[in-house]
Amino acid sequence: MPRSMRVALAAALLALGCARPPGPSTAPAYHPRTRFVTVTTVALMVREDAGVLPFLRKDFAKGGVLDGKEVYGFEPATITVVAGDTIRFHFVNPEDDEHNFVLPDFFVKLPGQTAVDTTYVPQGPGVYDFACAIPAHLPMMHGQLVVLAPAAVGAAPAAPRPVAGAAPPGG
Ligand SMILES: [Cu+2]
Repeated sequence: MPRSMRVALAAALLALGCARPPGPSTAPAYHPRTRFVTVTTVALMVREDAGVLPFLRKDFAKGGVLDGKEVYGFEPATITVVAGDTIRFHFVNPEDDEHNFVLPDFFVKLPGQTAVDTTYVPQGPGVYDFACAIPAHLPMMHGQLVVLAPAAVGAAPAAPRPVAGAAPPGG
């Protein structure tokens, strides 16, 4: 291809946004932040429900599909943060049963009818399973902590965008 055609093609691609000149990345860096996450333990199908849902009596009986188990969940069951973030957990266990929240390197005891505040910093990007380790609640009471690599996120806006028609700050 003649040089003049190559130059014209490169100029056309640049104009279309299909290519960019070589140089350092202009992607803004991610700045780690503190994320406030409330996690509530939720009873989904427990023995007390058999009074409302009679079929559960068979499920919880010896040999039933929930023999020795009760179904609880964490709300939310998926938590997404970015590596470097600090998580400020606020756990709420409104029930009279004890639970716990277990990650590979983190354990929080959740006594009944209490709230527990604690801090956790994930070690690095990845998908980490968490669960309540009480045998009667496994394997149903679980979730995932998704820790994204900073490069996958980029920088968040430094400040909220102004709302049309709103008064300027301080005005
Ligand atoms: Cu539990």
